[in-house]
Order: sequence, then structure tokens, then C-alpha cells
Amino acid sequence: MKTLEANFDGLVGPTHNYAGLALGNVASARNAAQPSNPREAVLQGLAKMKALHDLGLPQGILPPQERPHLPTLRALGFHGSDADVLRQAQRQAPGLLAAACSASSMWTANAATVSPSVDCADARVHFTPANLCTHLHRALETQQTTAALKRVFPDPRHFVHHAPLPATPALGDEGAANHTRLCADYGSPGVELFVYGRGNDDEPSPKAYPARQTRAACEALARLHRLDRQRTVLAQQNPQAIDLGVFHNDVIAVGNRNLLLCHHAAFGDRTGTLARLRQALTASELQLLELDDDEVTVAEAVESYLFNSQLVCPPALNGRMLLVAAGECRERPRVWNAIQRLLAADNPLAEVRVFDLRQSMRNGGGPACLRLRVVLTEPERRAVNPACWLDHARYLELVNWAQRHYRDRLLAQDLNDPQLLDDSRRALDRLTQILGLGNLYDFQHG
Ligand code: SUG
Repeated sequence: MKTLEANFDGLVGPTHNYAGLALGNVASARNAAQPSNPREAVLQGLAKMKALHDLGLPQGILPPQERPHLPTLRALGFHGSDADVLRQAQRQAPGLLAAACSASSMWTANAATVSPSVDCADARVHFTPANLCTHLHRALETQQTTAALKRVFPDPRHFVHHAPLPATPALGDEGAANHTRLCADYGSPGVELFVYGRGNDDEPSPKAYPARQTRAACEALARLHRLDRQRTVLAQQNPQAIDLGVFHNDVIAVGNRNLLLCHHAAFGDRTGTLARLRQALTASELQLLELDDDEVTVAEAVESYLFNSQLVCPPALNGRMLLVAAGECRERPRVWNAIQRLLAADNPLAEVRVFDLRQSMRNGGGPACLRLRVVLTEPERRAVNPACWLDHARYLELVNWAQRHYRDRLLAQDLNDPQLLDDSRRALDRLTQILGLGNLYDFQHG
């Protein structure tokens, strides 16, 4: 039976803006208060989805969230009409308003941790939404993410939806961005690698920036998903890399099948981590493509998001791999040279395709941040909400929809505009029809 890996990309929402909300994320801090272009952002994401679909890869879509989220602002004490709530929030607590307006759910690598059915003891696909508890704007995503995933993957015979872990720093969980699966083939049992920044008391911690994921959270995820302990590897991220802006492991490492592309400085205990991966991966040999500082420094990796490329296997490449990279990689000669060297060497990498994802990149989100990987058998694929798959017609419909509903410029001072609230609700209401999601959003319940 054919088992495929699907990418579910997050559609960028109509309030995409640069508010400098993410501590430890260099791009978010650098671009704070710059004007954003939500329409360009959603179209850039859609172009990547369409290109992968055209290569014969299953491409899914996850909806953006309701933003501005008025229920959050009301729960924090702002009251009156919707316009009153927005006005008060802007005046009294602009940071709270920015959090309630963030389009950060676009980075669906942080939506959840997903384990394929072949790895789980009950032979179902397991989802645990990330609690994202390190940052307020991200923690606000969890509830809607949980609801959305249940509507996209509805059938309990195939899909198990866990509650997010308790949202407390000791159990910080950032989802698939810190989770990599290595395997011989998507359909064969894989090794699930969970990477954390904050471990036991005797493990070092970053000094400048928060470690968003904890070891305790990784252990809980492995238990919930009923993974085989022999094929589960926990590893600490290098705390020095976190302090250089590697806030998620997917900024410094990416895996596909038996290949791991990473920086030499990715892991705290490099030798031990690689040894454990090699031991756990019994059905095939680990193919390690590692770059060190001489070729690409950690700072260059953070600027270019080289390791946040997607590694995919389009059917035409017969098992070899395509690197889906951000345009920022081509703009940096050392990074581009490293890619060319890898392509010329003897390894499964066959091609590179570059995408302009600048709107997302300016908030620290590259190609791999924008997608949640879900490995599906054929019956599981058929059990997915059919309207959430991208095809040519749906792509055209979504481009049309974005052009009709999205602004091409947004600044922090626009976030309290009641017209933005109305426009966003109208856009999302229409989107729930396009994606067959029913009344997903709070505003649709009146
Ligand atoms: O959590 N940026 C996101 C970027 C997430 C990237 N995801 C992965 N690496 N998988 C974050 O830091 C910036 C929002 C702002 O500043 O307006 C932000 O949240």
C-alpha cells in the first residue's frame, strides 16, 4: 500500500503584520514596525503550495485563525462594542492588541506534533497541538488549531487528537518544528527525533533567549503518541545556537527519509545524538549532510534559513530529493555555494527550487515553517476533509479570494481599525466555505 507524506501549509491570514513579538527570533525583532503586505504574503505561500502540488506532491491547506480575536480581548477586560474593544486595547495595551492580531498560525510547523500511524501502537495518526506557551501571541493559537485539525482530519478510526500539553514553561511545546522523523520509506516504521532546548537541571541552558521546548514535553508527546521507545530519540538543541537565533530546531536541521541535513552546531551532544540516531535507525543507514562554520556559520544559517528548506521526494525524481529553499539562500554566495556543493556530491539531493517567501521570512518563517508534514496511508488520505487538498481549481479560487479580501499594506496603527475586523471576518467566512470547514470561527457562532 502506498504511503505518502503530505504537506499542510498554513494560509497566511489577512492581518499579517510585523509587531516584533517573538523574543529570540532575529528577523521578527529586526522588522518590528515595518509595513507588511498581507496580500503578497498569502500569494507567496500559495505559489509554493501550487508548485509542490504541480510536482505531484500531496498538498493540503490549513486555515488561518480569527484575528483580531475579540474573545481574547474581552477576556482581558476590554468591553463595549467591537470598535470600543479595539480602541481601548490600542490605547491601553498595544502589545495585547498585536498579540490578538498576529497571523502567526501561518507557521503550521508549530501547529502540532504529528506521528504517522505506522509509528504508533494503535496504528492511528496522532496529533498533539502545540501549546506554544513561551509567547502570548502564539499561545493564543492553540484552541483554534485544535478545532481546525479536528475538522481537517475528522475520522476517529484513523486520527487521534490529543489535548495540548498544559501551557506552562515546564512543558513548553512548539510542535513539529522540533520533531523530525527519519525512516527508510514513509510507510515503514520511523525513528522520531524530539529536540528540546531546556532539559534536566544538569543540562546547559541558553543565556540570552528562551528555550521554547522542554525535555518533559518531548517525553509526554512520545508517551501520548504511543511510540516505540527503541525508535524514539530525545536530543538537546545546542544552547549556544539558540542564543544565535535558532529558536526552533528546524532553523538548523531538516530530515527526510534517512537523510539528515544539519549544521555541525545543531545539537548539544552532537556525537551522542548521531550515535543514538544510527542505533535506532535499523532499517536503513543514516545519510548525514552536515555543514560546519567554515562553509556556513550559524548566523548565516539564521539569515538564509538554509536548514529551514523543505526536503521532498517528487515522483519524477525517483526517490531522490528536492530542496525547497527560500530566496534568501540564493542571495548569499556562501550559502548558495554550499547548496551547489551538496547537489554535486554523491547523495540523494538532486535539485534545488527557490521561492520568494519574503513576507513570511521577515517574521522568521521559512519554507519548512509554513508546512506541517503528515504521513498518510491511502485510506487515511481518503479520510482527510477533501476540500482541504490543493488542486488547480482550488488554487485559482484561493488566489481570487485573496485578491478580493486582503490588503496590500498593514501597520501597527491599523490593527484597531474596525474595518480590518470586518474585512477579515468576511474573508474567513468565505474561506470556511471554500475549505468545507463549517462554522469554525467564534464570530460565526454569533
Ligand atoms: O514563533 N514568528 C514566529 C516564526 C515561527 C517560525 N516557525 C518555525 N521555525 N517552525 C515565531 O517566532 C513573529 C511575529 C511578529 O513578530 O509579529 C513570530 O511569531
